Amino acid sequence: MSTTNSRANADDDQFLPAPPELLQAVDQLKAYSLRYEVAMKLVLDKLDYISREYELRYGYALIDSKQSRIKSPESIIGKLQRKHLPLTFNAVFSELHDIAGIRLIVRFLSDIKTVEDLLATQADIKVLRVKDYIHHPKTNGYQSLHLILGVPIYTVDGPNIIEVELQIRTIAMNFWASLEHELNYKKNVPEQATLQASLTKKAQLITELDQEMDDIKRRMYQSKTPPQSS
Ligand code: 0O2
Repeated sequence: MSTTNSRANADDDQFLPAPPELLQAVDQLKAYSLRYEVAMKLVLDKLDYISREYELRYGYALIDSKQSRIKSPESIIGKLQRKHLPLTFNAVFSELHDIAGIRLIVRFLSDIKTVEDLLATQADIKVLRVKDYIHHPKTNGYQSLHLILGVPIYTVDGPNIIEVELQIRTIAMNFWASLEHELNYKKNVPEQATLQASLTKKAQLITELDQEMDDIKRRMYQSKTPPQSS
């Protein structure tokens, strides 16, 4: 019986133990990644609770769906490069605010404010920053509410505030944003600039649709859901 010793393979040279700094960096990355995962889970659990309690109390589904992700190393590097930032841990943790990201999809425009208000009542998480692309859409037509949340995590080194980005948008805004994202990430799309211009125009239709649907919702549910803060 012949035995093969994989270590004897010349190709294995690339798997030789990495220098200590590299191993240290990998460990550091894993530890941080864990913190972001835990912080994100905490926010997801809160959103889940808010959604279920709201539905029990008012018979109304506040949250349609949610997606979450930890930004991949490739995407982190890509973003640092796009922003002309150095490829350092410091730059990652101080300049990138969406390493942990949650996208929350609601049905109606006014539900965005309701979720924002309910989150603001949570004593343990803080809204550190708000980017309101709904009242101030981007020039390409992008609409969404972005909140950077500060979430306390109790690590072995003591308490730490970890940032989690929460994007809240309606189903219609999400439909628009996902197509726009696809258009811009795909290479060799014929007439890309024309299609982008067309999408920018369609963003106005999304605004009108959202406003009209919200009006219908208000009339359907006005006696059931709590009055909204302005
Ligand atoms: P991905 O692949 O979704 O993660 P900041 O440094 O905080 O001032 P930042 O993070 O560069 O600004 O930008 P911003 O405006 O807060 O946007 C962060 C995320 O929002 C993006 O993440 C997208 O997910 C989404 N987004 C922002 N603008 C647009 C847009 O014009 N179209 C679409 N479809 N999505 C948008 P990433 O890292 O770019 O991408």
